[in-house]
Amino acid sequence: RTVRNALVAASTVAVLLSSTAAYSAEKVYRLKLAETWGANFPIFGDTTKAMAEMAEKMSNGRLQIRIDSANKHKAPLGVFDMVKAGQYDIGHSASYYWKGKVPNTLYFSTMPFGMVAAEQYAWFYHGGGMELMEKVYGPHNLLSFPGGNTGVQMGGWFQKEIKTVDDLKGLKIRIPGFAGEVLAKLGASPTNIAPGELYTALERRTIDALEWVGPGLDLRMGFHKIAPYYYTGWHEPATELQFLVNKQSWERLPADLQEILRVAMRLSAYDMYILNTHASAENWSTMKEEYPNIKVMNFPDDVMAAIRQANDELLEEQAKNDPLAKEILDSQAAYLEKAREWTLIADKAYLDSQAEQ
Ligand code: PYR
Repeated sequence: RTVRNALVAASTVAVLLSSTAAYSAEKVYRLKLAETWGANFPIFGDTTKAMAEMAEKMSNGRLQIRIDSANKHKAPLGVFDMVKAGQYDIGHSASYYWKGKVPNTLYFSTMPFGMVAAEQYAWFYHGGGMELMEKVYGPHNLLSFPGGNTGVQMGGWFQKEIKTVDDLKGLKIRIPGFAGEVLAKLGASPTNIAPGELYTALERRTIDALEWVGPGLDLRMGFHKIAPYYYTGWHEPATELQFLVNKQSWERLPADLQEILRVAMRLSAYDMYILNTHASAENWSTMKEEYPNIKVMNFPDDVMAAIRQANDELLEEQAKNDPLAKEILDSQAAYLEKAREWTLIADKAYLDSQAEQ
């Protein structure tokens, strides 16, 4: 009898222990994500969905991320503020959209004449980029992570051909980031407009030109119907989107869920680069076959020379005005110099040798 009582007691303890363990193992953490993109937005929206699904599966359901598109939260360019304030735990957007609030956020998307995607990822993860990004975002109660790369972007859709530098004067163009500053120096009027309003802005002539991404995303937006000139890019060689995370939301997560979230963000970001490459290749060929009226153009050499000069002058000014800007720009320039040598001897030499065959 005593033995049986002891066994019953032991099994009761075992049941209690295992149910406590199961209870804590199954505690569900619910996070809310606000994205700049509209509902079911391809490629960018696919990235947040993939991230949330991965996080949920890897955590066996303990991490649940609800995604609100811009249709729901109505503030496509308000993601920084909403995540900073804790209204949302996570955001998906682009760092250069915040240049009006915190100028040094500008440098973590892409820079005109800057690194290409492989170089920039190497800089982020192995060349000090993540640490510099933390210096900029930390004081704002935010963590920032790479959120998906588009690769080299097209220079945009123009209603009129750009023949000389003078054609840039007074040009109303939607273009975010440092490229906007560069064009402003040459007399253009750059503005940033969220993707959901781009078509209407161009159609109603609120703007004369716009750049969005590249054929993978641009074609379904229909810009070719209202602006026939499609220029090649100089301004965004490796646009990296961004996952923003509110610091308290991050700190509330147990260490394993933080790691799961980190991995889900990193992998979904890399997947976006692949997905956008695929979509651009597909749509480039569709474009050539089905829309022969699109005029693919390069900006004339003297226009490019003026843009380059304005860019370099502005970079110098930025570095002079702010020590942290200088630190970031010096880090990027040094990394680019080193990494580009390798890109030229590897990728470029390879591509050139193929072209010659
Ligand atoms: C843009 O806003 O232009 C991007 O490429 C994300």
